Amino acid sequence: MNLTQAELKEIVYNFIVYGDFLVGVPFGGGNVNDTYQLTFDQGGVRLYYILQRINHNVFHKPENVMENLARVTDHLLSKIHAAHMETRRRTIRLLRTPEGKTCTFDRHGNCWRAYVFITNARAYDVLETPEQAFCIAQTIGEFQLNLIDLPGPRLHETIPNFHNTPKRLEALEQSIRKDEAGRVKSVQREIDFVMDRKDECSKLVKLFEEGSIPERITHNDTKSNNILIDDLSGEGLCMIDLDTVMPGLSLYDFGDIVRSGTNPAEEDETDLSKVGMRFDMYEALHRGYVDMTSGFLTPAEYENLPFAGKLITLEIGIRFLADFLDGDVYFKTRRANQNLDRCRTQFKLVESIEEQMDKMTALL
Ligand code: GN1
Ligand code: MG
Repeated sequence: MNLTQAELKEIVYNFIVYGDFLVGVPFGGGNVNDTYQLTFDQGGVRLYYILQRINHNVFHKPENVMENLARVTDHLLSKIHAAHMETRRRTIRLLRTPEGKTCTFDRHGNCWRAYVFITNARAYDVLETPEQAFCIAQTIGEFQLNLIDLPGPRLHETIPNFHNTPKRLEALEQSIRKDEAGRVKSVQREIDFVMDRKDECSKLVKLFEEGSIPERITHNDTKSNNILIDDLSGEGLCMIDLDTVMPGLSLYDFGDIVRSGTNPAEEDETDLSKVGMRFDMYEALHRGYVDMTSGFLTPAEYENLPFAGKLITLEIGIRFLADFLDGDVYFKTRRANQNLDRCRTQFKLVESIEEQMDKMTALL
């Protein structure tokens, strides 16, 4: 859904913004929400904001998403202040309405929020160097570290069981039974691939249930393009896309950066010969993450770092496959078979991780 300039302008002026609206353009490559970059003019100076519609088919309670976001970003900001660090780019910052609200609803009932745009930084779909991987993993670890002492009640689970892999597997089995789009016959190989790995799906959930792995506040969507890197220094700046910040396992975040950060190809690459786990990138991710988290990770969390990379890659592949079978209703698609291509990429990556598991484990 693309909005007109007049519509964007009307929505953004519900927030306290400075300057005059110039233009708004679609921004970023998210698979779920609609995002725009807005340019304002303030006496000849350009100001930039991000305006974003929360997809309420995915997030059924946008108010809960925003409550989590406000608490988390305020807490991060207080840490940044305390450390006398640059405040403009180390966390996303929400705009408020004159009433102090962090979101506004349009006439169709869509929930919108806005952020200060972080300049001179970018998010990478594909990481280019081990140095980037190291910095990005540090940023993820630092995010978890900074949220350990978040005051107040438990955060809302904005999507319940988001990373519950056995539940994701059940959902896939249901999609297979329903065969809503008549596609099951075309993906028997992919289904077999999952079923061969069925037992492993519950490993982390079991460790959590038996108390070996604690619940933490985690980001839960730590693919590489949800972390900003400073253009100049190459350092990790901050995590973006905080909608799924909620109680979770530290390993979910490490697993998802292994999935997205070690693959040299796009998430929906059709040429599978280009897909694989780059070990030098994995090694850098491991070092960067441990650099920030060694003070709090339990032995069971630490030992399962390599496995988490495999599991989360498999899990996201399962989700892409289920959505393909459901007729592409969850993830945005821009072409036919995109979800199937995404699934195949993930499964190729799982195989590559399996082949290199010994080397990954040897880093521990
Ligand atoms: C979605 O919104 P985006 O594109 O950052 C999805 C993640 C998936 C990812 C796969 C709320 O993230 O869980 O891992 O796509 N977010 C949600 O690219 O489902
Ligand atoms: Mg995103």
